[in-house]
Amino acid sequence: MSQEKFLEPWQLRAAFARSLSDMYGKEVPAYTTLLEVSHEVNADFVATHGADAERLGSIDRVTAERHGAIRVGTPTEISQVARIFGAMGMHPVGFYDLRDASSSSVPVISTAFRPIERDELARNPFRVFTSMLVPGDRRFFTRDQERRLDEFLAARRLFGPQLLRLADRAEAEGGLPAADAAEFLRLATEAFELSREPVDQAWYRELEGVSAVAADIGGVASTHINHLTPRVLDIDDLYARMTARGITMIPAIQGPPRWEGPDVLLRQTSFRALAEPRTFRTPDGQVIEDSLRVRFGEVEARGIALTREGRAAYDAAVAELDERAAGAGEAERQAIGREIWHRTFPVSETALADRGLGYFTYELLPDDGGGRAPHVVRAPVVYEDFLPRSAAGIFQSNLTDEGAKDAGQTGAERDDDWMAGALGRDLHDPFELYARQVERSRQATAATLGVDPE
Ligand code: OOG
Ligand code: NI
Repeated sequence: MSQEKFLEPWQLRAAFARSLSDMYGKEVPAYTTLLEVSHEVNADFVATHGADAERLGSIDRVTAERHGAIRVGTPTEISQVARIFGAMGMHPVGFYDLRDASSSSVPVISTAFRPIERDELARNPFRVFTSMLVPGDRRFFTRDQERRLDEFLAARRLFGPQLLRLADRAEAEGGLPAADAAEFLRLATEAFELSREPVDQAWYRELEGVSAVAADIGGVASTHINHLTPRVLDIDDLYARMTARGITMIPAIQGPPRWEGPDVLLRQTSFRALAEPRTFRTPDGQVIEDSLRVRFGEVEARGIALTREGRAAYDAAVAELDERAAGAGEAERQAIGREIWHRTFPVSETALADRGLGYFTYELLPDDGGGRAPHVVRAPVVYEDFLPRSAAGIFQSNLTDEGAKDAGQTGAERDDDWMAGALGRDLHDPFELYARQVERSRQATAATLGVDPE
């Protein structure tokens, strides 16, 4: 019997991330520039910071690390997405309601598909932020628009039967033989390419009047990757280098300000969506060339995961910053941000751990041969998730206009249970995943030492 190579879920995930990245680089050349600059920033950071640079992930992991974003229309579509990502060991984590995440809002709810085990994350942390339209939300859509959206979405097919069959098989059998894996990866990548099919102009423009995101989801018969985001070790450096290359970035870095203390959660920025040629079918039946700006380049820096207490402090700090910096320029906003941060978070990582604001694991380091006895070190846990407010900011900064939301109308009830039902799977709570990782490290260290590391 021939020994055909068998690809496990993490190998499918790593290969998919690469294949999507190659495809997106061809479709959006500016993404390739972003990757180049990210590599420069990371290489320089490692050169100046040495081993410290790798405390929140090995340089191999960070170099390959990406997140993508996709947008779908219905529970059926998101449940199919869950099967495709399930084949790659990516599970739904977290519930994000972007409909009122900040002053800017978009008619979607979201989750992120990602690996949930520590060794799986270390092998390849690829994650995809996945948003689903809420046509039933009356603040955005009329009853008539909801009906037409439902009809349009029900008639389209984003993922073919062969792709879904292979996905189910991979999930059931813990991977795929090489030939099937290649077919699965080809079909999965193709499903997220930008379609050349003409777009119904009148329908697209009508939805755009509500929200550009609604048009991007419900105005076209296919889906596509919206952005792919590399991770950098110094986002301020990246921002400066991109600007020096003449690339216009959005005015701000979303998330925590730059400051002297430990980096927490997630900082993100992007360059504005680029005009891409698209064909439209006009109401009188003509096919014309025009362009759309929906896809952009984003980059992120990841910090330490915060506990519920830490996160509550973060949310309060952001709310205070918004209130006090309303109408202020970017420099002033940064200054106010740093002042609030100094009051909210300790400048030392040790204090962050001692005050129970961040997640830290315990590692037993062996005798280093240099006379140092085995000892326990506390290591920060990297934040693997997203921030709803930053996400809304990223969405909004790339929309051509604000869209229309009628705050007088009632929304549609959507929560994590509803999302789990749509997915047909468990929806993991990010805090529980981090806490479990900490607990396991504590138990492993305690078992070796015979005492609790704390
Ligand atoms: C998703 C926007 C959110 C992030 O990194 O927070 C996001 C989208 O534009 O579809 O990707
Ligand atoms: Ni993103």
